[in-house]
Amino acid sequence: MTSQQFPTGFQWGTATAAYQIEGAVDRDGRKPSVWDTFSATKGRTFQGQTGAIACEHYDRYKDDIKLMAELGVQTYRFSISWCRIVPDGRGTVNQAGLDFYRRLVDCLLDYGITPYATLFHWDSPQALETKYGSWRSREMAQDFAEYVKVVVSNLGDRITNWMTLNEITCFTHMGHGVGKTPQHAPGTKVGSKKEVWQTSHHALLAHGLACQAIRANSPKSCSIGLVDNFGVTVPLYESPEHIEAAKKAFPYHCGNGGIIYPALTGEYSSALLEQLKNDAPDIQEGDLKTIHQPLDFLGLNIYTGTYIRAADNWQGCEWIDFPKNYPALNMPWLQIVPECLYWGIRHVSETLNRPDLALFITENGCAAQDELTSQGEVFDLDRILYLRQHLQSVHRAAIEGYPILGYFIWSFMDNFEWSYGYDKRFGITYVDYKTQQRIPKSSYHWYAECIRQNRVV
Ligand code: GBH
Repeated sequence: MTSQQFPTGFQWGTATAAYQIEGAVDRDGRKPSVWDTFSATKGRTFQGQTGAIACEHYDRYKDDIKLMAELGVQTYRFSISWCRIVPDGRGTVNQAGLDFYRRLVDCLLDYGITPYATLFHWDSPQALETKYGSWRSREMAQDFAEYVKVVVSNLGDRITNWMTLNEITCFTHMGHGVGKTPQHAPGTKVGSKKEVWQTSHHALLAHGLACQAIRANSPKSCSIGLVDNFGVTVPLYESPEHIEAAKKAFPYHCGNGGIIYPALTGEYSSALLEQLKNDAPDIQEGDLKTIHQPLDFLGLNIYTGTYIRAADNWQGCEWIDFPKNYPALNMPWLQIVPECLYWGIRHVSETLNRPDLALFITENGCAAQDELTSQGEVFDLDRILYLRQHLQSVHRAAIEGYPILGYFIWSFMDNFEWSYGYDKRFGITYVDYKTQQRIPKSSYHWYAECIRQNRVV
């Protein structure tokens, strides 16, 4: 191994999510998810776009997986849609839904690609929103665990890497607004911040109960992780005092202190609780124990970071705003902070004091204004610039000995980018939505070469 190479066995992968690529929303017994309803509601998404057709992956999965195999990835992270498996959220199991994912996984295994299945990537059954307000109710956690039991007992013979919930704050805090309509489904207004925190608390309970359901029902030994998009506090530069300040700032961020702290330590961070005061969720006896399950790994979705410097205030740290014209990619929040991956990994190991915990970068990537040339190519040099710098940051963490086992590019192909519709392209494969043709971009070819050489090229 030269120093530029990743450790032997480093897993190169790519990622997607069901509602963003599958389409076929009314096929084979699937019923609506909150995202079907939300995106069909006027004014919620870019030009009223929905995931009804998306990339037609439901019918094209074989060709898509073939293209993944040509890319050379060893792992593929995809999500399973609750509303295909238990279309009403609770009760009757839809065999056709299970069959689809069985076919998909068999195809991956035929190509030697290891499946990493996310059990929830935001598309919860609409029936449960109607019935009891989905994540606003504790019942949601129980129903989720029942669905997980069905999936794991049916597919656990071929899937042994499970991820419970993707980015809890995105479907709870960003799906429920105080006063204003939120950006994500279900898009429900609630009365107080406390009610918002209650939704993420219920999602944490769902995570805990799901971990128990997986362990109890998996026919094989398996590994389980939570996937989170926490806020990465990056030292302004690496002097001892700014590094210390970045560590101090870490537990204040809501996605850190309010999601990964309870999941990994069994406590909301005290820094966050002090800040929340009466907005903190009600926690029933035993909840924290349920939430704090042994995990085999943590999945980190990291796209950017926040610079922090040391300060003489009570927190000992200060958040720095990006200056105007700071380099960013094609999303309002996509400022380029390549060290975010290194610091994300290091904070979990050191600041959270979990040096033992295996980590994956479960999402990293960017949107760019890709253009198809008349020769039918996409030269996404900006995406390569972004990915190259970010992968170097992962490499640094790996050679410094942090337990980073693999990396999944978001995303394998352009897809339905939630409220931004098809306006934002995150893929390393271009999707021509008129023809559904897949066209590997320059970044796809670049990534294939990184995988081949096991280093950043
Ligand atoms: C991921 O979330 C999702 O898992 C994936 O489905 C999605 O396609 C991908 O990223 C690309 O967006 O607007 O300033 O309040 C991304 C995590 C969380 C990042 C919310 C931006 C909002 C910042 N996102 N965050 S802001």
